[in-house]
Amino acid sequence: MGITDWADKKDGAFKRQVSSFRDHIEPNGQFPPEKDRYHLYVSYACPWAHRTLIVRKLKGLDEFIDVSVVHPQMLDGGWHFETPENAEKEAKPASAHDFDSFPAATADKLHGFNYVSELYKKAQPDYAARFTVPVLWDKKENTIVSNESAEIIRDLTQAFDSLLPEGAAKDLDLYPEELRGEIDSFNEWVYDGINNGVYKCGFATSQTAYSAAAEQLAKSLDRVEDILSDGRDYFIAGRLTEADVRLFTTIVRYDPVYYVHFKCNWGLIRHDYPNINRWLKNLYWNNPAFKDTTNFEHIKEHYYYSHAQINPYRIVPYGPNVDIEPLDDSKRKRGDAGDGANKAAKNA
Ligand SMILES: N[C@@H](CCC(=O)N[C@@H](CS)C(=O)NCC(=O)O)C(=O)O
Repeated sequence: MGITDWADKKDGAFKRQVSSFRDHIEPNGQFPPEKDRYHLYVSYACPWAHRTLIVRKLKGLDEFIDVSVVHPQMLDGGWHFETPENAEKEAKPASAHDFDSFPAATADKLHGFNYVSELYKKAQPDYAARFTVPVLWDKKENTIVSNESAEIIRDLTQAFDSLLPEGAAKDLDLYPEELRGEIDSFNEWVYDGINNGVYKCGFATSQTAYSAAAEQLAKSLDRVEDILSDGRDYFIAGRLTEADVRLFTTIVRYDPVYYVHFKCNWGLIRHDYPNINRWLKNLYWNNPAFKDTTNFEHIKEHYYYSHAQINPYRIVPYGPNVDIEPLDDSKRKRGDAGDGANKAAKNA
């Protein structure tokens, strides 16, 4: 079943599946924090996986948890890795363009598998749901700890602290006890209206379902814009929390992908939401954990190329110019592709 078949046959509304692996890394639990015991499987394209990459970097866990990155084109077999076997199989559809090489994609560093589905089958042979990323894998028990990004980022933000050297990364708590209520209620409407809201727009198969999702999305973005109108850099308590991380991965994809591909075109972040744009640029340009984990090439390729039901010729658009604006946009000349330029612009 293709991802766009997630839409309900009766009302055409997109329904996201509930994740099945819901264990946690916790001291004294089945999965205790240990250096080099866990492995993350991600796609640079996926906003849910992107959350885990950001938190891994923010918490200085690069040396603790290695990462395998899937190829951005998600075709019939689901997410795949770069392997000689797959390279041979990747007979491109007639409409294929020539962006076949994605340097940031890796092999499956643990098993050498061809597909993410093989991981799920290894962990649970009778697994019958979708083969999604991110996947947090335990090398000791040879199984999946979690495939739910919201919970993986909570584990990464706290579970390894006892093993981390003193410093800013160890001290950073993205979900501090005293702010949990506020973070939870922010996350709730932001998830429904925006994080998942863009998918509800994009994968709707009826006008009614699309219109309801688009209206909810527009209202939620207005609400976010309003919160940021006092000039704040972070949503909650003047500090970086998981609320910022979770919204960032959707907003950074908005102008390059969701506006066009998912018909989220009530407004562009850069033109219509100046406060959200300022917040976005600050995180991206001033904190390497955000910029270094954002790969616009994978992002654009994945969405436009993989969802043939929405984009049957798999054309990846030329723009926008630029994927994200520079910090000081007044310095940008018209036609200057800048640092955030997309591959099409660079190759033109
Ligand atoms: N609830 C999951 C959702 C993950 C998810 O839907 N990932 C998408 C990529 S953006 C996926 O892997 N889809 C593959 C499929 O559905 O076949 C999470 O937040 O971790």
